[in-house]
Amino acid sequence: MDRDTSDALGMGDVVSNESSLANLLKEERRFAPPAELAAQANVTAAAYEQAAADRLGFWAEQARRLSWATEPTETLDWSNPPFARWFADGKLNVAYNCVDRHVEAGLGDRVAIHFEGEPGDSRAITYAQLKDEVSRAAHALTELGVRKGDRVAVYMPMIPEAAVAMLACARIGAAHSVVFGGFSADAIAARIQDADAKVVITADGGYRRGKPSALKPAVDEALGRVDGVERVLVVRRTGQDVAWTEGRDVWWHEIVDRQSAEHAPEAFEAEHPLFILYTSGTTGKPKGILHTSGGYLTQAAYTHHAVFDLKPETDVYWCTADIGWVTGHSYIVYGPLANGATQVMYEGTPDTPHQGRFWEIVQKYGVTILYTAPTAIRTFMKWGDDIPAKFDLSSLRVLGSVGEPINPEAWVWYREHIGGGRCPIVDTWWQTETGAMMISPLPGVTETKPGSAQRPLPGIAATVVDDEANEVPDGGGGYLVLTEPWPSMLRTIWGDDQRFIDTYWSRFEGKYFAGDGAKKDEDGDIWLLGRVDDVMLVSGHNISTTEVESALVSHPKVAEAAVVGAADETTGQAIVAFVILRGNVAAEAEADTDALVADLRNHVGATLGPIAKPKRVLPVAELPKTRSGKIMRRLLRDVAENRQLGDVTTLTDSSVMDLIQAKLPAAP
Ligand code: 6R9
Repeated sequence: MDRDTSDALGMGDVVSNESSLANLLKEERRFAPPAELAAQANVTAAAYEQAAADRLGFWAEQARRLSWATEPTETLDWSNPPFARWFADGKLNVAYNCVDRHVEAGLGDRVAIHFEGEPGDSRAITYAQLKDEVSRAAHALTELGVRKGDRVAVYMPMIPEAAVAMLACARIGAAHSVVFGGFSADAIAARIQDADAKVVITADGGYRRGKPSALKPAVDEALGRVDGVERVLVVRRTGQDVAWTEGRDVWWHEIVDRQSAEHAPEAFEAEHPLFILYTSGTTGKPKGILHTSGGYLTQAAYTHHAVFDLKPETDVYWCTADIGWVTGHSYIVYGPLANGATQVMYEGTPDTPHQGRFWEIVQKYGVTILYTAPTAIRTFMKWGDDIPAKFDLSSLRVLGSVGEPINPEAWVWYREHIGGGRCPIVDTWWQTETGAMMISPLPGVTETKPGSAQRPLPGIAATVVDDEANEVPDGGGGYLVLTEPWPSMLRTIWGDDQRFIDTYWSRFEGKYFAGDGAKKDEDGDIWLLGRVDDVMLVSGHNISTTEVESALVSHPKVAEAAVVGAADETTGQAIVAFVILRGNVAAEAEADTDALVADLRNHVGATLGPIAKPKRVLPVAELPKTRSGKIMRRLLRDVAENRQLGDVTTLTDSSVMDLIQAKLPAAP
């Protein structure tokens, strides 16, 4: 990083345009793709050219990765924007594509899932076994009255039955709606009601942090409030006691195990609904994002193949997400299984029973491709370099990141301490709404830059625009937009087409508004700068939370940072930073907070320029996060502005907020 130059710049130089995001961070480290990987890469630079010359032809070719009962002849129907139809005259069965066809191709003995339970129990499930289990579960759902077009809610721990449940729904044409295990009864009830689900699939509980954690009570409570759910299918995982409603509840092992393992998959239209997944905006009721079959699976499979350079014969892939997050849908269930990958599925938390658990799993299974989130990476940094150093991580060859902008320092730490300095990092930008990856380096092609997702994938059109929808020049900042439809795009918000149009297609005429701030660097590469709602306005300048956080994380004593703009009489908003210190400095800092705070403020000033210097820096032990690891800045804003906290229902651990509030000195 070129700190000297940015230090020398006055604020007038670094902030070019008041209405657009300032381009503050200068990151000059570059990493070429490993020659050996590049020489054998699944996808080369030619893919960009091919897709640029004929985008629809490119996607039509990718659709041929799938096995269609009726091959599509149409690629895209965009006659009624923003309602897209992809491969609309094709028919397929998604579950057949994820299991049966691999068995038919003679790969039945290949392990599909290496399951690792938190208490240490493990199971290897082959594609042949997975096919049998999905078939039995499909029969069981039919016996429970589920029909094509119905909705099924899934509220499960991270166990193989969660994937089986999703695939069984897909197999019979019922849309699943997965609700994060850990969401409250309220959240479950709202989602069941909105989707009008007929059946709920759950478990007695799952293992978290060394003990059984109950799931079924939340379902029972939710069903006390909503009508329409006829049956509840319950997997026995922990063996803990459960309340039982006769006539409604049925054990998975009692109904699924006795079914036939032969099940003829019906072919559904490419636009048949596959799933609904709710995203919680900061305001309003959650949006039921609807995904359909053919286009979704095409892009999930293609991106998994291209971005991870997946070699299904030899790779062992591990995505650490929960299936309740879109990342679990596309990159645990649909993408990897459509590609016949062998993957690891882990039930629990990264620090149970010890802080090296992830690295122990990488070593045990010889994981070659690891896909995780910046929040996890920053936590590992905080725990210390010595922990991964105790394990053999030499099997790894590609590392992925998703969920938030990754701070350059965390990126470099990931590369060095997990990737042994040799693995390319793919920073993948996408959303529940986009269904699959949209912007990412390709590991055999891209010269990577720490902190940048860089370039739209082949066949994807994305850019950055200003307030007036004009594309910004290289070096400019503004809003990320997607300018052409893509196969795995959301089709609507369940039951609310108007909200779909208003939320995504009305801000900029004819373009999809992602809600993220972004900038383009001098090479035209894209850097994501956080949600537009989080952008701060300081003395008339838009400043991204991401850049200030990255500057803080680049200080050797900081593991993690969250930055918000709090109302301020003189500057409009003032920057308030909450920081988590790295393991070995936390104790030292207790004694010397004032000096450290001054040091951190100066460090940001020196890195980004004086305008970005936080007014207040507060060392804290934890930050409020969603279940997928995103920092909930709006709650920190509530704290910084001495307001009552807003909705905390999607927080992983609400006691975190008490700790933070207790630490907060009265506003100066
Ligand atoms: C896949 C997923 C979507 C939002 C998105 C953006 C943030 C995700 C990112 C990233 C920067 C990345 N985001 N990946 N920001 N770089 N590589 O996370 O879906 O939970 O719907 O969140 O996450 O803000 O708009 P979802």
